Amino acid sequence: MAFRSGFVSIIGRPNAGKSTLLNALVGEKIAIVTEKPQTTRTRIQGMVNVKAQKGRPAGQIVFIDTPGVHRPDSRLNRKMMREIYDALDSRDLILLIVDAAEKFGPGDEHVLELVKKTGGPVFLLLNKVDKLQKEKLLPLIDRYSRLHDFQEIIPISAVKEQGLDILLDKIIRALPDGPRYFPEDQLTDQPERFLASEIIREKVLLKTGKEVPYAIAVIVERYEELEKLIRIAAAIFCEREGQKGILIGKKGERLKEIGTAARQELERLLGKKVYLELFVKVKPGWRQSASFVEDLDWRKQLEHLQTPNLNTEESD
Ligand SMILES: Nc1nc2c(ncn2[C@@H]2O[C@H](COP(=O)(O)OP(=O)(O)OP(=O)(O)O)[C@@H](O)[C@H]2O)c(=O)[nH]1
Ligand SMILES: [Mg+2]
Repeated sequence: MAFRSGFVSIIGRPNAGKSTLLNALVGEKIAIVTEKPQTTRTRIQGMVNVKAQKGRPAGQIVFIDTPGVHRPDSRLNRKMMREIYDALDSRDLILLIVDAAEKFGPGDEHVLELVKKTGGPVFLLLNKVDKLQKEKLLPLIDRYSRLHDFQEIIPISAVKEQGLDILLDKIIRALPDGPRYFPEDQLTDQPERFLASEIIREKVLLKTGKEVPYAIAVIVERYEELEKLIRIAAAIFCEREGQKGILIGKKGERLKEIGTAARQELERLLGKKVYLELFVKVKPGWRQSASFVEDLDWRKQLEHLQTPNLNTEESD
């Protein structure tokens, strides 16, 4: 039997559960998840290898997790929307994911329009069905089926990992014959040093209130893999002195908590002891700085690393 493969973009509003779904499918935490909207800023790929089964060929699915669709009001937000457009462009299939427990609103309408414009096949995923009363599911499917000619409508719970086998089965059947794009043991295209910066950002989001999240960026300035230890030095950027105070906390308590939580998770993910140093830096208005926002993109950072001249101190 032939081998199936393709690129599958996960698209939806902030907080719909895109990154949770990616992690559940890949079976490892490669994307950060928080209850705050706009957690994901850069698209990443996660690979899933599927075995042949009763009349269904084996295959490799390359999922693309994207930022939530929103109205952009800064350079950072515009860059996030570009990440979504890229993912809409280069794909074989789109998974449009909605929070089934929330009302379909103007935000969802906007996402649907974007997805329709591609003209390609779309699966609608009704996520978070664990929060939905059972009798509400069928009427909901009925209502959604009138909005667009979705190739499939699949109820899932990304958190409870429900409906995911059916989802994988239907995706493989919908993909074309193709090659294995990535080695079987590769889970993501995102290099470890950038996963590290994301894990740190996640801990900042989880341990701070509303005033800080959007103003935060993390850049790993040093990543040294030694035989028994990985040494990581990272800068947490914020926009104001007041935010710096919040991040550091009384006697440095909060920064210490962030560091400990990030280190423990990184040790688990990387399978090695981690020595982590964190610094907090203030960079006023960085979200409006085109060059800084570009530098946050790990694909760009990789280019810089190949010509080693990444200087985050520089202002534009
Ligand atoms: N109850 C329930 N909660 C879920 C489910 N999937 C995701 N969540 C929660 O929804 C919140 C947002 O999840 P994310 O995976 O970060 O959502 P996202 O779509 O990636 O969000 P952005 O990156 O901000 O666009 C988190 O608190 C998740 O735990 C689900 O199936 N059921
Ligand atoms: Mg996300």
